[in-house]
This record gives sequence, structure tokens and C-alpha cells, in this order.
Amino acid sequence: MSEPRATSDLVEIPDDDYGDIPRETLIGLYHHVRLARELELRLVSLFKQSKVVGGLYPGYGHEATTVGSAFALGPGDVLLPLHRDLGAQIARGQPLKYIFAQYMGKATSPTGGKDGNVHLANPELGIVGCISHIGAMLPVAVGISYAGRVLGRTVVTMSYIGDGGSSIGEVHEALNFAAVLDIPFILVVENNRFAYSTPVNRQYRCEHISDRAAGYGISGVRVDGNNILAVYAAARRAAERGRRGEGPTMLECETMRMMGHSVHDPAQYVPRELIEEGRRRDPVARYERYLLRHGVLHEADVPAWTERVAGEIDAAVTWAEQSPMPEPAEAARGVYAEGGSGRTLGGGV
Ligand SMILES: Cc1ncc(C[n+]2csc(CCOP(=O)(O)OP(=O)(O)O)c2C)c(N)n1
Repeated sequence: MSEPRATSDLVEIPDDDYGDIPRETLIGLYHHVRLARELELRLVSLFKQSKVVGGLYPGYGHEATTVGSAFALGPGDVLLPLHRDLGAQIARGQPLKYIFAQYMGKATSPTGGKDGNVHLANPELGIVGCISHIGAMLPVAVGISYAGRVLGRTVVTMSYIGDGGSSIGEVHEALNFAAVLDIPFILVVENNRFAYSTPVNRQYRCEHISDRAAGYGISGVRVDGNNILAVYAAARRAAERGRRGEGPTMLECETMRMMGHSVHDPAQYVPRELIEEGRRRDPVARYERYLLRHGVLHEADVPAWTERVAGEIDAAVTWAEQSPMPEPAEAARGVYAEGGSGRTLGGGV
């Protein structure tokens, strides 16, 4: 049995201390963070045209957190994104066309048009679909890692929770179990200052959510969630720790929700100065400035990137728009295991 850990390992990654991130990764992050921004803007626009058939919970403002964290995973790892994490989906390789088809309820979507919402998965890419009940995904994530261990493999799992969701009982159960068994699980806490309309000072009494990590005896890390390189570097370290058998990490990313809880919410409860501060910290513009400052990107390259990103989004939207709606006869297919396995628990429970 391993010794309890007394420290929370609270680390703030200083600006520009990102280690040796190769140029290819820097550019990959740029491409995905820009795609994440355009993807959400286009979905909002499609929603306003009544082409999105379900709810939409934009992650506008979270792009550095979602893309930066998921980009740090390796091929055999598993991602369990939450409602605001389309950036994580695309960083993991989820094709844009599937995302648009999903939100339009098309037959070609990952749920075959049975859902027009956040529940899209992609087993080949190691993406488990969002579970709507906040907190319920985390025991599943920890269980996936644990199952990997039973099968003799190290599977790092990464899942997400909001500042509000971090108070739910299942978060405690998942973290405590993962801590005791040194499970390689990364919990990305998206602290975007509001749980729907409830501000953070009405949600928790500790200074930072990551301070709670010490209580579990796990590593707690806090980063500026609008700084993509800080998020990426911290998530990489967390994954490496997990692979070395050093257990779970709570990675708190301080960000700002720049739209309402969902598209129908104008967020009038958010003070203007917070929105203005969020705009100044905009993760996409900020990363672009960083790349220009360090000569990774040149002013002259930016329009071509803008065109490329818009072109990829246009192609995916066109594909989704041209896709058929599902056939009514398909509605029940895939809902239950075909034929049933005939297996029951214990004495027929
Ligand atoms: C158990 C449960 N309660 C309530 C909801 C409805 N709901 C979905 S998101 C949300 C707000 C969550 O806030 P937070 O965890 O801070 O994440 P954010 O939406 O700000 O990213 C609520 C209340 C839900 N999906 N599950």
C-alpha cells in the first residue's frame, strides 16, 4: 500500500516556461484553437437559423482549456468531455462533420440522429460521450483507467467538471477512489466563474478548487486556463505522472465563460467588467500574439490560416446539411443490445 501524500503540489506555470514544445505541436494547437472558436460561432449561427435541433452550450472562451488539455493525451488514452468541451473533441480528432451532423440531428451523426446534443462519442478515437448528469462521468472515467490496469494496460483518462459541478458527490467518490488506487486520471476543472447564474463566491469557501486536491492526497495544479501552453504543459505533466504510477491530478484551469450557459441565456447576471476582462484575456487572440512574438507565425500567414479554418468549417457544414435526417424506422435501432446477451447479475437481478 502506498503512503498518503501530504502535499497538494500546487503549481502555477510561469509565463513562457513551457519546456521544449516542438513547432509542429505549437502550430497544431493554433490550428485547433482557431477551429474550436469558428466551430462554436458557426454552431451558434446555425442555432439561430433553427438548424440545430437540440440545446447548445458554447465553450466560447474555454478554447485554451479544452484544446490544450486534450492535446496532451496519447493514442491509447481516453477522453470524456463535458457539455462545453467541443474543443477537446476536435483536439482528439473528432471530425468536424460529425459534430455538425450531431447538432443538426442528422442520420450521419455519431448518434445516428437520435440526439441533437452533447452526447457524441467516437470509440475509435477513445472519446466517451458526455453523460448529462453532472459528475456522473467521473466514476466512469476512473473505472475505465482501472479496467485498463486489470487488463494490464496503462490508460490515462481525462475528464472535465465545472466550478459548480465540482461540489457534486460523485466528484469526491471518483477522486478518492482514484487517489487510493493511484489511478492515472486527470480531472480538468473548468473554473469559468459561473455555474449557470451562480457566481463562484456562492459555490465554495476554499481559495481555489485545486486546494481540495491536498485533501485527497493527490496532485493539485492551477493554471491560467486562457493560456493554452500553460494548460498543455500542465496536462502533459499530469499524464506523465499518471503513467509513472503517481496517481490522479486535479488540474484547475481559470477561465471565463464568454457566453450564456446556453444559447438561449443572454447572461445578464454577469457583470460587464468580467466580460471585458475576459475579452482582454481572450485565449485565441492571446495565443496568436504569442506565436507572432516568438516568430512561430508571421503576420502574413494569418489570413491563410483564417481561410483554411473557414474552409474546413464550410466543408463540414455542407456535408452535414446535405446529410439525410434519420428514418423513423431506425429510431429504436442501437438503443438496446441486438438480441440481448441473456446475461444477468447474480440470481437474475
Ligand atoms: C446533476 C445535474 N444537475 C443539474 C444539471 C443541469 N446543468 C447542466 S450544466 C449546469 C451548470 C453547471 O455549472 P458548472 O459546473 O460551473 O459548469 P459550466 O456550465 O459553467 O461550464 C447545470 C445546472 C445537470 N446536467 N446535472
